[in-house]
Amino acid sequence: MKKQAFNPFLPLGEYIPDGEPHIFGDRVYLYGSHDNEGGWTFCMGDYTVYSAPVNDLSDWRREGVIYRASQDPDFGEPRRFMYAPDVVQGKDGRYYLYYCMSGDFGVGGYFGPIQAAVCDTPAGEFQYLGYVRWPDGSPMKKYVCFDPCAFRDGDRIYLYYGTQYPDESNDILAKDSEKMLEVVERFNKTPEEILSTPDNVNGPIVLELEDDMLTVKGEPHHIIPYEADFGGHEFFEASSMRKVRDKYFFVYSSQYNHELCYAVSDFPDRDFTYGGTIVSNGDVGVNGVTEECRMNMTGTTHGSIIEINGQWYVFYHRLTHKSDYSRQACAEPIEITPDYRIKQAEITSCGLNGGPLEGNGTYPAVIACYITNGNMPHGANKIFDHSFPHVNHEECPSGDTVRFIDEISDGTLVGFKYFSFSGLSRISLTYRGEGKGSFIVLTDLKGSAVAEVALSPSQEWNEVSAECPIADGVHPVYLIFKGENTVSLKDISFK
Ligand code: FUB
Repeated sequence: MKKQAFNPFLPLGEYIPDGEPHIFGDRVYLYGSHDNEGGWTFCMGDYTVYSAPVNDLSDWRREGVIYRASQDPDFGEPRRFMYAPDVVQGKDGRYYLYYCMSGDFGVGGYFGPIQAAVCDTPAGEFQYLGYVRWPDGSPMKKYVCFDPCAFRDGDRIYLYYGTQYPDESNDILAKDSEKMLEVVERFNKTPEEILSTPDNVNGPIVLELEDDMLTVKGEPHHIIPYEADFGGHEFFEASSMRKVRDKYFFVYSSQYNHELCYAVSDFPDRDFTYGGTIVSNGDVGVNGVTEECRMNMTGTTHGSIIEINGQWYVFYHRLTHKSDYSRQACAEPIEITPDYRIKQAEITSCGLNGGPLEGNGTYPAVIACYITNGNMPHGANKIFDHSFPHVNHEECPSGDTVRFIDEISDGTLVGFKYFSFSGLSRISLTYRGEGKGSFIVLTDLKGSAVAEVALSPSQEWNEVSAECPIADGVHPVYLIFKGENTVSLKDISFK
């Protein structure tokens, strides 16, 4: 089988959320946070970068660790984790990395300042440069210095950052002392600092940098007024800026938390109007999927859009391990219409592949784009302990790591979009567990089964198969488990 690109598109043991894709030279580089497989909190790893040739998005290469948390002069208790970074090429041709530090479970992540590191190459060894500062050299901590993104527009360099909690307008805080205490603690600001920020400490902020890439030019300010109504899709975090032809696209994670949205303007620093949702990691908003019937466990998401070889994509992350702390990079093609609209992308298993996956051969089950028992939770900044289907891993005595979909119970749906079939006759599934029953195979959730694969309890990984006369053409494949107890699914094969 020729090399193909799946979602998640990096090696299955790699967890790079908050991805900012950038093209430097003839490669696309993914800069992101670094979660641990089965980690207990966000961003436990050092920044590790992957890149791929722009003309082969199945060929991701590990560039290695580009920057370690221990290189930050403030590294230590409590802030020892580096959150969502971004990289921009300065006018001097060097590459500048911006990030903020945080502690366990996000504690301290809003304290600022924004930190910077620099390197002569896009994925070399970055060296600490300094913090973003006022002209007098003191650290810039205006608003909430969280989730910085860097954007070069001709000769001007901008940083965007911020967070937004609902119902924390200055009016509310002035009257509600308990809420004020909460905010004081969360943002590490005094009540005076909070109330004297006339346009509110919350919200997406822009600042411009001097040529030294550290000193703030002018005053940071909101790019979207605090009171702006985006119909529930207001900004929460994950600022990212891109230019699409002559317009500026601000990409961000909304109050729903599981979706990336966009807002458009003629200017990089003001007048943004709401555009819509680009992608949701629960596919909420696609083909009638609602918050109640989300197609995966959801949690944070963070990413951006980029044009590679004439095709636009959205990069985002999905959740695994019943957790918001082991997130994996995914991407989907999108279209930007002549009038600057983006139709919401559906989440798939074949995002960067340039088309459906081949309908023969063996695929890891964890490339499923839908994993749902019909009642999947949203869990930002947490790990769930009740049972529901999810991507999991296990280290084997041999030293290998096996990855699988765990806790599949009666009614669980595992979905893959899309495969291109030609002359398919059998489907095989590799599973283990106490489960007894069968997987019903469908290509249309409203249609009838095209196959049924029976299984009985097995402690070891066991392959079972059935005839599966799927018509030639491009189809999704849905597996629905009907039976008792739970099973884990490792592989799906077509012959
Ligand atoms: O990765 C840690 C945090 O989770 C990021 O800063 C947020 O954008 C969210 O993705």
